Amino acid sequence: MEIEDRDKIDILIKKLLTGDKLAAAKLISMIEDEPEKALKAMQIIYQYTGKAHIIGVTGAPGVGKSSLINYLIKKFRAENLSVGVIAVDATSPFTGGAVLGDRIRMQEHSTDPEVFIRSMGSRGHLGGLALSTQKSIRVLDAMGKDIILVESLGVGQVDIAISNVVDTVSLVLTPLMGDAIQTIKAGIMEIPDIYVINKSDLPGINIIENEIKSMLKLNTSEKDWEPPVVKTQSLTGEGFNTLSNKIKEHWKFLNKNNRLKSKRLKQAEIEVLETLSEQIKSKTWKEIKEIKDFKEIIKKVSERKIDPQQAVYILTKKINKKFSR
Ligand SMILES: Nc1nc2c(ncn2[C@@H]2O[C@H](COP(=O)(O)OP(=O)(O)OP(=O)(O)O)[C@@H](O)[C@H]2O)c(=O)[nH]1
Ligand SMILES: [Mg+2]
Repeated sequence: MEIEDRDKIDILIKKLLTGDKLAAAKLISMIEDEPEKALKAMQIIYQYTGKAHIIGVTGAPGVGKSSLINYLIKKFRAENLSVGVIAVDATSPFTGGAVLGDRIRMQEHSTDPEVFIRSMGSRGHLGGLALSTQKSIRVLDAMGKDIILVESLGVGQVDIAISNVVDTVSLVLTPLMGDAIQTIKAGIMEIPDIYVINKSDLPGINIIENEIKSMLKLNTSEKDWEPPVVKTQSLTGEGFNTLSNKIKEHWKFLNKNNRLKSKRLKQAEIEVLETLSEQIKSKTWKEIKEIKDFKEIIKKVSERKIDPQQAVYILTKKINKKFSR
């Protein structure tokens, strides 16, 4: 890396540590557009992270995540807590134009120096979080934000599971979504720490509430945190006292008996293992593709002359030979 670049990064980070919004915005853009360069910045930033309470606000498109976050910002600001928001915007086929919507919904906070909001592209990911999201959360953490809210679609686990990045997972549902419960039961969706039934002004609220509660009763696994079910209306603000209290309760819970410590230990292990296996995978794919006859072997598979398992067998032999040389 050029000395000039390194100097620039150092200056940016110094500014970031004082809570400078522009520095944060520049670093996140670097993570998105120049990931190699950002690695150096992340190396320095990491030691300043780990203080914020990171809260995931996940749920299907349109359930009201952004509106909800808007209210939560108000709640936390009223307590003089500084807030960062990363909205993994749905460049999704379902809700094109969500970025604009988010901006309008959260706009009222944009002039508050203690609030930083950033929308990030999900780059084709339908759920889970991209690694760039995790890095951006760290930028806000180092910036000194007390609370970091992460909006995401939260279905499936593409790069990293939400629970591996945030401390508190809140899942937003609406009265219209009975089948969401099915996805939780089927294990497609992670078990959240807090259930939020938003749009509780709509009919059907009791049905979904009972469904969640009976599902929670079925879960007999030993857990000392019972996920609460909170009803909200993000247009009127109803239910937000309860919601922010439950979020704080969960934070207190984590900070007792070394729970947060062991959670972060597990998160660190998964992050290192996943990053490492990703690297090994891309390195070995490259090596394998360079093997003489690779294309020929694949062609034979596609022509049904050998089956994929046979191809793997042949390639393994060739790799071993290559590496033993
Ligand atoms: N009736 C009702 N409508 C709501 C409520 N909260 C949000 N909405 C509406 O639901 C729509 C979607 O709200 P958003 O906050 O953009 O939802 P989102 O989950 O962030 O959506 P995406 O980011 O596109 O996935 C908007 O038209 C909101 O006005 C609520 O409590 N009651
Ligand atoms: Mg949104």
